[in-house]
Amino acid sequence: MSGLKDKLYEKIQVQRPKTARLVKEFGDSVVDQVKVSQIIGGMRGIKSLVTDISYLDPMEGIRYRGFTLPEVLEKLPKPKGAEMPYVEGLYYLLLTGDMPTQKEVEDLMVDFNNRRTIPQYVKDVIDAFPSESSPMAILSAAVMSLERESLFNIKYKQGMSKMDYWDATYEDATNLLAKMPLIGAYIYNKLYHPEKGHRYADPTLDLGANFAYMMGKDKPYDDVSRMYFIIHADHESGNVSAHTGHLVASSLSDVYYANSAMINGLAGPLHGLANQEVLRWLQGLREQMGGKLPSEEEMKKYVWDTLNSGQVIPGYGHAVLRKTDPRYSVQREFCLKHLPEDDLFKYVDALYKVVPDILREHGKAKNPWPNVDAQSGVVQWHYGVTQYDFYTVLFAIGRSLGVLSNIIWDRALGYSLERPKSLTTKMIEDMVHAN
Ligand code: CMX
Repeated sequence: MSGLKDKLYEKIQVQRPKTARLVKEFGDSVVDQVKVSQIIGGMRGIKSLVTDISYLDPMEGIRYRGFTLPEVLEKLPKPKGAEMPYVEGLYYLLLTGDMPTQKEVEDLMVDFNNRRTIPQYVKDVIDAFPSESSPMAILSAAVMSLERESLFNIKYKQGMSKMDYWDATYEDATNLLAKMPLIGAYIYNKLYHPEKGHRYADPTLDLGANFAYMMGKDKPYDDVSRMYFIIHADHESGNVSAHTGHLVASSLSDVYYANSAMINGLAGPLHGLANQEVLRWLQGLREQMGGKLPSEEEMKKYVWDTLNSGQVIPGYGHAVLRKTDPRYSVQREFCLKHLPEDDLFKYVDALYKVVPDILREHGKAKNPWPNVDAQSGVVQWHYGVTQYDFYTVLFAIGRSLGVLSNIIWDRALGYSLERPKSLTTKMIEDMVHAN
């Protein structure tokens, strides 16, 4: 077993009896009550999922295994000369709850690199898509095409014990994670730079640096990639992408089915697609302004025009958060350090000054503050990834880290097939005496 897998197994053995005890001794204890508004309103806030990998506090933002994002970025080991940590190290932290040492991460990097190839048939699937296709549709199909490689499926058919599900899932998940950046870079080069051709992975590079290399981007895009994948990795389990991955996996579908489904959920404009919507929307403003930075009044008018035409302001609001998203703040800090004079950054900054007050005055959004997507496109644009259709693919590569880590733990703890109960409208009316 690899070092990470050994450590994970130790943690699983400690956790299993805790979960079993909760069900056995406290199975009938009440944790939450459900309101009609929650049933009709997208199950908002109902406490009905369990994960130890991350927790989202409405006021504080996300913590991975108890660490805030600034703590994660400070404490995880970094490649020599890098500003941002190894992405591989985050996988270690998410799976075990322990901050890895430099040596542990370097070992894991070798393990990842050994798994870093994509079969020709995956490239053929990607190449078969017309060039106008959505990169998210291509990504989902490419992941799906890899399903034949699932060790979980092979072992399940051979009669694997439930106690070993986590092991085969770990192998599948780690294989897929190592391949996701390669698939992303292959899609990017096929759609936007067919003249340049494709690069093979460089076995000396960590996940973030190799992604930058395969995208054909120079430093500091390696750090941008590391930061991007790390901050998008997990946001507890109720968001659409994480929940979809968990739901699909709960039927014992393997991680290829589950991660492909997760990608499909992320592709919606209210979720991951918002990062490219922000860029599309800002470009509209830039065109209107003939390239010049709008005055505060012009900015306010553009925001109000968008709201009055019945659209949402992309990159603002959140289903859980009630303050500025720390994922926004991490990227803002990066921009202030590396691209303070960037035109688009100035637009985003100017928006930050006007949108929260306008959303409050508008009176609908419960959270007027920016989320991760308000800032992320700007960083990509600055470093030459101007094809904003592609941004959600980057989000998906990052999100896979959290979703797949959760699925390994789902298997280890034997979480059940998900099956909530539905009611008819008439039943609800009768229950609340609405007649
Ligand atoms: N602009 C305008 N209206 C907004 C708004 C925004 N940014 N955010 C919320 N609202 C509106 C909602 O559309 C809703 O209106 P209706 O009552 O007419 O349906 C009302 O305010 C209440 O919504 P809420 O409870 O505050 O927010 P929800 O939990 O329903 O939705 C979210 C959350 C993110 C979908 C919403 O804030 C939104 O549409 N934001 C813009 C899209 C976006 O940035 N999404 C990315 C989120 C982060 C991510 O997952 O990537």
